[in-house]
Amino acid sequence: MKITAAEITISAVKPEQYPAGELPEFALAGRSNVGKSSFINKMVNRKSLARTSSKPGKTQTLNFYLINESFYFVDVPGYGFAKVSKQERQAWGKMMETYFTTRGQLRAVVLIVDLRHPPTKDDCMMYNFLKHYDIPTIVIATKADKVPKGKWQKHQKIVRETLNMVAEDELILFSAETGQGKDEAWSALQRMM
Ligand SMILES: Nc1nc2c(ncn2[C@@H]2O[C@H](COP(=O)(O)OP(=O)(O)O)[C@@H](O)[C@H]2O)c(=O)[nH]1
Ligand SMILES: [Mg+2]
Repeated sequence: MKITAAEITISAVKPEQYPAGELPEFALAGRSNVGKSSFINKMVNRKSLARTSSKPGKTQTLNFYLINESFYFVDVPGYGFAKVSKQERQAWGKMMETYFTTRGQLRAVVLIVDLRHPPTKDDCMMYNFLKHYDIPTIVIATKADKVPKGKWQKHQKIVRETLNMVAEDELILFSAETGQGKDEAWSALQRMM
């Protein structure tokens, strides 16, 4: 995919602010700090289009990034951040549920997990949620650069089995450091536009 333009359209706090129009959207989902923003940046070759942070729990808005004036990446707040109140967690859950279940432009959710570790309970819940609502899902196992090549297959198998992935769903090894998996991820996304 040749990227000719990439810009933030809006950091939305409420649905009324989501962009109008019918352009396809791909939303990122995943644990806080797993690499969602880094995934977007690597995919579009921009160092800091999506804000990355070593401090988890930062993004509390839905950030819409317009790519090539033809589709959006939507960076969403991560889950599994311990230091949030129950109230905040519920507000987060509601915002995400509404977006994921009612947004007609949403073509697929890109679920990012960490290749180094088995998916967490929250990862499994998120995957099950997506399957329950029949939302097309691409699973990206990121930080592959931190796992020795000889262990990739084993770790990939653990991801697939722990999430109990359906056979049709793609699992792609990725690294925002090396760019590994980028072409594969673009192919998967383009099939869903
Ligand atoms: N080594 C390595 N570090 C990564 C990778 N992806 C993200 N990171 C790092 O993980 C941290 C969190 O990344 P970020 O994209 O902000 O996560 P987000 O909270 O899910 O958006 C940052 O310090 C990134 O540099 C990757 O593929 N490899
Ligand atoms: Mg982020």
